Amino acid sequence: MSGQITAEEFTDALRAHGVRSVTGVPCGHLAGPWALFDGAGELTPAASEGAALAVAAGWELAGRMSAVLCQNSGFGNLVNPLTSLLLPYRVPVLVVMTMRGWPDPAEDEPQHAAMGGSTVALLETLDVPHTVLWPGKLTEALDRAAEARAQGRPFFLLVPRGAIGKSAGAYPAGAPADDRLTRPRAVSALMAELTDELLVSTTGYLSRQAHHERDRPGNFYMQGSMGHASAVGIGLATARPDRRTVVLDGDGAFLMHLGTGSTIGASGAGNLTHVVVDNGCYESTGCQPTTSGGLDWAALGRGLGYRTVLTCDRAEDLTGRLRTALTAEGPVLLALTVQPTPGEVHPRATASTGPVQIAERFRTAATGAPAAAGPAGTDGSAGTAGPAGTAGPAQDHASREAP
Ligand SMILES: Cc1ncc(C[n+]2csc(CCOP(=O)(O)OP(=O)(O)O)c2C)c(N)n1
Repeated sequence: MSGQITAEEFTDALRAHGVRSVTGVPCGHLAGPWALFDGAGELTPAASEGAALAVAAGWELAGRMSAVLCQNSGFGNLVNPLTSLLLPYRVPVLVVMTMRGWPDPAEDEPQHAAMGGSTVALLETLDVPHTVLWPGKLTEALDRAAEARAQGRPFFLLVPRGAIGKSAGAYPAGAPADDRLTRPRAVSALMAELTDELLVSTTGYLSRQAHHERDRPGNFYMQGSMGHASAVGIGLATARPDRRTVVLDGDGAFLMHLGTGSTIGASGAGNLTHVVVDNGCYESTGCQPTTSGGLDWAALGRGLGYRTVLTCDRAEDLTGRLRTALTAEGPVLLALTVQPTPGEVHPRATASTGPVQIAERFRTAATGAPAAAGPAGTDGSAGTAGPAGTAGPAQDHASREAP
């Protein structure tokens, strides 16, 4: 994008504006400023965009000027604290929000279309001041943010794709060691073990990996709805108690809606297996650290009420743990500690199969009698597509772009 601001210019401008602390949930398009604020010790990662807005409100209430970094897919998560905390209590947080699915939804992935087309209108409906970060207009935009602040109002700075530069090598990942688990190793082993289980996979690289390893009608790839794969899993597992449901989750997604873990524990769903691939970061948006570093998965799983709790961090133990996880009495939590491998990125499922088609063929798989399918490669499912014309696949113009 011409007129791009460097990540350094942007972070310095926010500091000059008075911002002292930053929180949020990462977006690949804000990877540069995120890394710079993080490196300077000014950033607190939040579990969700709503929590980020509330953290920032706390800072503001304690006299510290703050900003939230996020993408507009998280707008839905922050509307509640925006309308019931920031607006009525007049807490003037600055929100820097990237605009996915905008200005042309067809230029982005399908899960961004509805929000991309309505973000500006929603802000207008809520009477929340905002402006787009047009090239060369940062100073003007921050002046408008200052005006809103003087009135005790929050302000949204809307960032188009490519408006802010990246920061080179922000979170470097070392080469994967032979004995360590990685996302590709973990997902490939899981997919090889599946027979007639229903699988729901989380947004980002994990769904891409599952699709790459073994596409099958019984896979429901979620793009977007971050953190809700496990809730979909409860619905599936309780509606089809005769089938095993497997949820493939990331640590960032799991933590975003951690409360669902308690719902799973309370559900007692004996046929639910929840596999969390913990790489310690939001790998899909640039490997920004999550807060899973100090997490005790075994204690967490037991505390939430999962009946069987398993962990694994060594490649040699993987197949055994997966087999136990797929057959043990549920709810089962299997936490896999893996090394990030951001260099291995595959196309999104919707590059070849549209979302309606993914849902239709999954519904057929989920509502039919359990298929007497064999393990990987014997069910003829690779590359399966629904009936021609039911839903066109999205273009893969952004297949390597971070979510
Ligand atoms: C509500 C929401 N916020 C932010 C994003 C952007 N986003 C897409 S994937 C992703 C990272 C997911 O992290 P994790 O679950 O740990 O999986 P990993 O990428 O590490 O495989 C983020 C932040 C999103 N899609 N939705």
